[in-house]
Amino acid sequence: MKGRRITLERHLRDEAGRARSPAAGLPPLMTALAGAAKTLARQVRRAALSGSLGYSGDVNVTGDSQKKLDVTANETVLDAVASTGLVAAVVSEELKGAKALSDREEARYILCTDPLDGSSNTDINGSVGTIFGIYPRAGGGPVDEGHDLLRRGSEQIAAGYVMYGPGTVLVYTAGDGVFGFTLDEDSDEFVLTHDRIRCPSRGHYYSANLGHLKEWHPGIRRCIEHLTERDPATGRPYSLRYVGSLVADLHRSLIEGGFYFYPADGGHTNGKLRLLYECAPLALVVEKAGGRASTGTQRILEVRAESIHQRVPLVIGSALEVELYETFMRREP
Ligand code: FBP
Repeated sequence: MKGRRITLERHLRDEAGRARSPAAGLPPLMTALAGAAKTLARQVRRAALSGSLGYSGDVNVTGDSQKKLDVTANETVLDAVASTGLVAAVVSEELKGAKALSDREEARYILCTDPLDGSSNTDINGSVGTIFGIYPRAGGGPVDEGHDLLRRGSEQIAAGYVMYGPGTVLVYTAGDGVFGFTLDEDSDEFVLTHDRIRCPSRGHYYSANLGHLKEWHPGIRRCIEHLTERDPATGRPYSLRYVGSLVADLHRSLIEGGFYFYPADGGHTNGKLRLLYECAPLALVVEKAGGRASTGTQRILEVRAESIHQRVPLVIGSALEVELYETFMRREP
């Protein structure tokens, strides 16, 4: 991006000047999350050198075999946000229950996070990510699950992700615009490289694990058939891209258009992805960039969580493709 070099800290200060009250405490919390991302970028990059590849030997609450980096990432994010005193509790993919951090008055936020997304990529030097969603609390005091944790994604005041790929990119929204920052390892600063991102209304790619195709809803299979028919006038056939890291596949859809989906299948009756710390944060980012995110039948941001590790089917990305997917699902009940 030509012109003035804007760091994340500078951007947060400028935005804070314009922010309404619930977001007023965001800059220090976002700065802490960015600090965790810098540490994690190093940990991921050096994992083979530090013996941090492979499995930890444990299984997390949603049944995934935990990678050593899952554990490291969880600790790194928790330590970073705990140091701010602004977070009352954290819901994490790697923790069975929500972790209470503070019941002080100033602990006005709930953090929902997938500290290391795409962990099947850790040992093959593939792209991975971190996902976060931030909810406001009315006041201090002990955290109440029903009131503070089981929320609708539309209640988030900020959300975003970090992608650890060839470069490290942090993308976030606080409701007014979506911004992307690239980590400059030389100065150890996140620098604004994607100002007010707009998700193209349509793309040329779809991302999904086609290994489950036979078990998908007939409308979804029809949609894939449609997208893979040859018709240059409508940009078909679409190409398949699947990194196996939601953050990486979502980032492509956000920047270049296209969509990602993970529907229900024989092994995942409600889809694989978790509502509070995978689907809802990314849905806020994509919607604020003009894209769309649903379960296939309901807007993700309207789904109220019934449990902190609840799974939902997900389709997310360019608005026209997500609408097309929903139409095919409606047409073939
Ligand atoms: P975690 O790695 O955090 O558990 O995330 C889930 C995920 O790895 C997504 O990043 C990815 O899109 C999907 O699951 C891959 O699932 P599958 O291996 O079934 O295609």
